[in-house]
Amino acid sequence: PRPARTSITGPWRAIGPIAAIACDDLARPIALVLSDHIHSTTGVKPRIERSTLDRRQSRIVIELDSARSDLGDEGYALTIDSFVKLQAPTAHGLFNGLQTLRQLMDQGAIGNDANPSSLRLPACEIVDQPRFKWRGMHLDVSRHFMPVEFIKRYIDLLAYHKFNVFHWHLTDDQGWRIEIKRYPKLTSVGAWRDTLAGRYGGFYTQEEIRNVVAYAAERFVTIVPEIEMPGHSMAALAAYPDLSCTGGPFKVPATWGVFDDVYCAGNDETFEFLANVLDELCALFPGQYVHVGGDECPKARWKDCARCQARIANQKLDGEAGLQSWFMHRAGEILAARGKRMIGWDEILEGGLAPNATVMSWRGMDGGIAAAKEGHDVVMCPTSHCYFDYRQSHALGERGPIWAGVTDLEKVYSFEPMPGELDADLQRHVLGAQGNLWTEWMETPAHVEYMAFPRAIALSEVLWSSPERCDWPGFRERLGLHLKRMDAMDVNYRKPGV
Ligand code: TNX
Repeated sequence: PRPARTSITGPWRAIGPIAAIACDDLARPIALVLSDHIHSTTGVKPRIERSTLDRRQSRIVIELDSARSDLGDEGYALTIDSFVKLQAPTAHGLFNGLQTLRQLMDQGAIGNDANPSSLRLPACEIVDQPRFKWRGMHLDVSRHFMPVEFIKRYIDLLAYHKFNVFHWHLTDDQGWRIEIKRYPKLTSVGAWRDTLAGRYGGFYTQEEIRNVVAYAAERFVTIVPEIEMPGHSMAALAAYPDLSCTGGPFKVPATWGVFDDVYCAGNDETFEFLANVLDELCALFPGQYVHVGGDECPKARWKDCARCQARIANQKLDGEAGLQSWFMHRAGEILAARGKRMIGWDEILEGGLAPNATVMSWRGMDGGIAAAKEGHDVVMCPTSHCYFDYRQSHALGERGPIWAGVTDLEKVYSFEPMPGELDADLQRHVLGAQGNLWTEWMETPAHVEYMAFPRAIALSEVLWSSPERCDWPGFRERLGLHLKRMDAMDVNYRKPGV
C-alpha cells in the first residue's frame, strides 16, 4: 500500500450544526452510524439524504466511489474544509474513514464545548490506507470468562482503533465456552471448574455467538474462533473422557499450565467428535479462518498409548512429532471440506505443515519466517512484543506471569512485524500481526482493559502506518489525546509513566 498522505491545511473549523448527511444508498449504513455519533456528541441528529443537489449544503458527504480503487480494500480519503467529504471504494474503507472522523470529532468535542451543536474539526486532507491486512487482537475467555456485553465493548474498542480481526480463544484446559448442541456436556461439564471460591465458569449460547458475530460484522471486524487441539483440551476431556488415551476420569483444572492429557490421536472417534464440533462452529462463524490451536501438546500419553502407537505404525509416521503433524493435517482436511482455512500456532510446523495452513508465530518470529519461506501465510504475535498478558512495568502490583518479561508501551511501539530477512516476494505472506490477551491473571473485564490499553493503541499504529511515519516521540505526544478519548469512553487503561 502507498503511504498515507496527511496534511493539515488550516485551523480548526466549526462546522454545522449538521442538519443532514448526504450519501448514496450503498453508503447509507455508514451514514447512519455517523449520524448516531454526531447525535451523541452534539445533541443534534442529522437526517440522511440522497439528494445529489447541492450536496455541500449537507456539510457532510459520504461517497462509495469505485473509481477510487487506488485506495485499496480498506483505504479512504477524508477532506475537511468548510464541509466534510469522505470517499472510499469499499464500505470497509468508509468505515475506517469514519473512525478517523470520530477520533477527530471526539478530540474537538473534548477541546471545546462552547458551541456543542456544531462540530469542531481540524481542516485537513487525509489519504490513508493500512500497511497490513491482518490487524488483530485476541482474547482468551477460557481461563476467565468474559460476558457478552464486554465482548461487544471490546469489539467496539478494536473497531475504533481500526483493528479488523478478533481472535476469540473459546476453549482451553480451564473451560469450554461455546455451546455445541451435539455435545451438551462440553458446556454442562466443561464450562465449569471448582475453585477455592466455589464453582466458576460460563459459556456462550449459539444464539449469543450469532449475535456477537453480527455485531462484529457491522463494525468490519472478522471473528476468528479458536478450538484448541490436540493439547490444552482438559475441559473437553473432563466432559468426554473417552476421547483421551487413558479414559480418565478428569476434572476441569483450576490451575494454569500445560497438561499431559490430550486428545487421543489413535482413536477415530476423536476425529468424528472434532468434525462434528467444527461443523457447528463453521456454521456460526462466516469468516474464512478457523483457529485449531496446535500449541503446547505434550507427547507423554501418546508414547504410552497402544492406539496412538498403532497409528504411528500404520501411517508410517515419524514418532509422536509426526503424529501431531498428522493430527493437524486431519484438522485442516475437516476445515477444507467445510470451505474454511486452517490457522494454528507455530508448533504446527513441527513434522510438516498442512497444505494451506496459516501460521500464527508466537514463540518469536522464526516460526513465521520458516512458514513464509515454505509459501504459507503467517500472522506475527511474538511473546516479546505482542503478549499483552505480560506486565507493563516492574512496579509492584502489576499482575502477569512473573517468569515473563515486561512489555511496556515503547516496546510494543518498536515492534516491526515484517522480518528483514524475507525477500520482497515472500513478504506478501506476512498478513499482519496481533496482540494476545491470555487471561490467567485477568479476572475481570476492567483488568482486561487495563492490560489491553494503551498497548493496543500502539500496536494499532504499528499495523496501520508505514514504518517511516511511526516515531515514538510523536506517538508519546499524541497519546494524551488517545487517553482523553479513552477517558470519555470510560476505559480502564493503564496510566503511562506510573
Ligand atoms: C502460552 S501462546 C500459551 C497460552 C498461555 C500463554 C501465557 C500459546 C499458543 N500458548 O496457553 O496462556 O502462553 O502467556
